[in-house]
Amino acid sequence: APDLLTFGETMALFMPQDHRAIESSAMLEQSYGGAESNVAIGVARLGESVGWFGALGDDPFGRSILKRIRGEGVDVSRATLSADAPTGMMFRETVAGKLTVHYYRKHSAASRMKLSDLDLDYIHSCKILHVTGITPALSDNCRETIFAVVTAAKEAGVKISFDPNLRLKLWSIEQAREVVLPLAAQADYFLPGWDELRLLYDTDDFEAVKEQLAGLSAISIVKGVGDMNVVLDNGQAVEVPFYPVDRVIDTVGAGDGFCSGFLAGLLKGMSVLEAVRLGSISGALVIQSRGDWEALPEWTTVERRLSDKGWVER
Ligand code: KDG
Repeated sequence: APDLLTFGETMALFMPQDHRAIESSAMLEQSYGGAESNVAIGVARLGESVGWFGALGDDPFGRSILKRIRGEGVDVSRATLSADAPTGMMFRETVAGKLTVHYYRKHSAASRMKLSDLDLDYIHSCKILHVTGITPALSDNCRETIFAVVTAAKEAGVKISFDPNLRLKLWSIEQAREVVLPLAAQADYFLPGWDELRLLYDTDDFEAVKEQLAGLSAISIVKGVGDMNVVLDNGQAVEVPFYPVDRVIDTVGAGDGFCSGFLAGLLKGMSVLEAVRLGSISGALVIQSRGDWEALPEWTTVERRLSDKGWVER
């Protein structure tokens, strides 16, 4: 199997071509997006071996998504096209600077995913399994599946990477807490945003949250504490500043960009801190362009930036 595996729902994505509202747009641009496949694409572009699987509908959207993810060099050999349920859809618009997402994913092919659909031998033979808190929010069977897969992968010696990716349009914060915190407890790398931790732990006090995270066995990387990413490892906290950005165009996908750089860095044998720097560069490049994953960088682009350490000492 590839070194990194990830799975989840990827949807057809539609958005107005400029900053119009959907209601007043005659045309919508078509793309696709899904937190886990965004990460997979980022890791592939950085030159590491990665697989993504999930269920898509056997419809024009599912077929095109599968081809495009495969075209990025991601192993999609375990992804499936279902004849019984459609590809999920997502529409998003940014009006007066405010992003709104509209999901049409209930009863999608991905939401029907169950453990017996998955190739456990394939999963057990990767080095790192990356999962997000979106998958367990999709349906009861997806929630059961993710816990079963994570438990089995851990037993097989696979490292678990977990990004909570809170999506409060899919479930309430109370429901999310019950699932996300136990998953974090299983993780080797926990990659939450500070905005998400504030909701999960119901506090604005970073010190209090740090104490909670110290109780986990994971190395936690908290994204976006001010303009820092904070690495919490064995009671030590190290701040890594954001990579400088000229102009923010579209923040969606920033976290996935970060995760892809971080995980690719680990696979390249980098230290955690260096991998965080690579994550920061990937995240910074994604938000300077429209789309969830389109601007994820190739290794040749970031290699140069990584060796220029000037920004780190800012
Ligand atoms: O992480 C970016 C994602 O929000 C996007 O690509 C789609 O997976 C997605 C979701 O559930 O919102």
